[in-house]
Parts: sequence; C-alpha cells; structure tokens
Amino acid sequence: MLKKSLVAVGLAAVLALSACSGSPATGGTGGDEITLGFAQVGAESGWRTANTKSVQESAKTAGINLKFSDAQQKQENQIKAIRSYIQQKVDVIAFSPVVESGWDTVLKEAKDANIPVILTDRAIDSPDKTLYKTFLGSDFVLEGEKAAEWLIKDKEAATGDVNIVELQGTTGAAPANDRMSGFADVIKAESKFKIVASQTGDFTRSGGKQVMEAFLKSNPKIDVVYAHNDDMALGAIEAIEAAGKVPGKDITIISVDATKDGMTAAADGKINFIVECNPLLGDQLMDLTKKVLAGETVPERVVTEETTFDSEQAKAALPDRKY
Ligand code: GYE
Repeated sequence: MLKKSLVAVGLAAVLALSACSGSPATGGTGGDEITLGFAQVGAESGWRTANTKSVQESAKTAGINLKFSDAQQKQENQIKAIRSYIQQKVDVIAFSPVVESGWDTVLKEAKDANIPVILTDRAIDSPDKTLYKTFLGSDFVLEGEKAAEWLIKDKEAATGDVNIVELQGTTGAAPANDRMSGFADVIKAESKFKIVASQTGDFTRSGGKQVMEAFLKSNPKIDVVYAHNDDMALGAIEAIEAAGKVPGKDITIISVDATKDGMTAAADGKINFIVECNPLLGDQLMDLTKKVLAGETVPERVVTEETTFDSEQAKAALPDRKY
C-alpha cells in the first residue's frame, strides 16, 4: 500500500511528497528497497505535470521508494532538496536542473557521500562529468532546429522580411538555451528571417501571455511566434486573440512539447507546428536507477525519441495522446 505524506525539506516552500511502501525507507542503510530522491523543477507547465506523474507512477510500478520535492522553479530550493536527500542517505538522487549552471558544489557533496546522481530532462554545464552517472532527456538543440526547418519550408514563397518573435523558456535553463540556439543556427541561412524580439516567458502560460501582449504593442508587424513550449504558445494565443488577430492565420505559431492542450490548439489550427518533447521519462529513470545501484555501466547520455506535428497530424494523433 502506498502512503503519501508531506515532509518539509529544509524550507516551507519546498514540499516533498514521499511515497512509502509500508516498510520504512531503507535509504543507504541496507535492506532491499531502493530509495530515490527526486528534485523536480516545479509545476510550471503541462509538460512538467505529465513528467511528475510519470516519475511517480513508474516508481510505484518499479517498487522504488520515491521522495519527491517541487522546487517551484528556484535553484536554491532544488539545492536544499538535494542536500536533504544527502542527509537522509537516499540510495540515488535524480533531478531536473532548473538552470544549467551552479551545481558543482552540491553535486560534489553527493559524490563525497557516495550517492549516485542521475540528471533527468535537463542538463548541467559542468565540465566535470564524474558528478553524475548519466543524463536522460531530449536533444533540445535538435528541437530548435526542427522548428526552424519547418518554418523555412512554410515560408518558402515569402519574398519580404519574415518577422519572428521568440518566447524563451526560463532564463539559463538548458531547454531555453538550446531551443534558442538550434533555431537561430538554422534560420540564419536565410536573411529574410528576422528575430525582432526575444524574451523569457518562464515556460508558463501567464508569462507567454504577458510577453506577447508587450510584443504586440511594440511590434507593428509580427509574422511568426516561436514559443519554447506549448504553455507559452497558449498564453500568446490569448494575447493575439485579444488584440483582434487570428492565431495560426494572421500569425504563424510554432511551439515545443506537444502536450494535449498544445495538440488541441494545433488541431484547431491555432498552432501551426509543434515539435514533440516527451515527458514520460519515468520508466527509463527507474531502470537507470536500478542499473546505477547495481554497479552496471550506463550510457553517459540517453536521448529520448521524438517527432513533430503539423495541424493535420495533430488532429490524427490527439485521440491517443498520453500527455
Ligand atoms: O519543454 C517545458 C517545461 O525541461 C523539457 O520544461 C522541459 C521543459 C518543457 O516547463 O514545458
């Protein structure tokens, strides 16, 4: 039987959901049950909600005792959660780093305590690869490239400037940095494409809406919105409609994730193209957790397989969409 209880991990804002399986958590103290401490980014998007659910369900299925914390998109909270897992002597720590930089100190502490670390979803920029065992997640640069490649084809016939506004994810986060650079590198091949504005909407719907409202006020001609995730695209759609324009027609909209809400907007023709980013990493994470603990060698990098959807493909895929 699973019991859910709330435990504070160092500060009131950080809540840790602990799923215990009847017997007390063994941590690194012996016994059969594996305890995994998972420091999640937050609950900022539909993608994140699906990711959290996947991790929790897969832990249950795999018989792994999961300690879960939500950092509310703050690095300091994630660091506190990781330190608390070290103190609790969990067997393995997994986390999805909110930003790329600034992890060396806390990861050295985990290493000194002999607790293996698995990066899930987002990477860190540390050159010291001994600080973690493996990184499981998407290729965000490739996602940005796919978005730009579709746009180049879609605007093949356009002769004048194509003005693009970009809604960036969380500043300093791997998916924001990489989706930005992947897109920019491909789009620069044709000079008609101009990124006229680029600002963070923090991966949230409200952030996307707010930033888009400002973009619409200060840019008389916007042809394309490139949003780093569906939630920001959905917020931008609200702003575009409020300004009396038709999303998907007056303004071409591209986003990343392909969550159910994003796919619904795509099926309705409001989002023109979505690059898929799969949040269902739970099973692979549990598998890696067991392997790492068993001392098996795991690949340094495990990349998730993903596809893309235009409006017609979104319509066809929607009924079976898992997230
Ligand atoms: O695209 C976005 C979420 O790290 C891949 O984070 C993840 C991103 C995802 O907030 O919706």
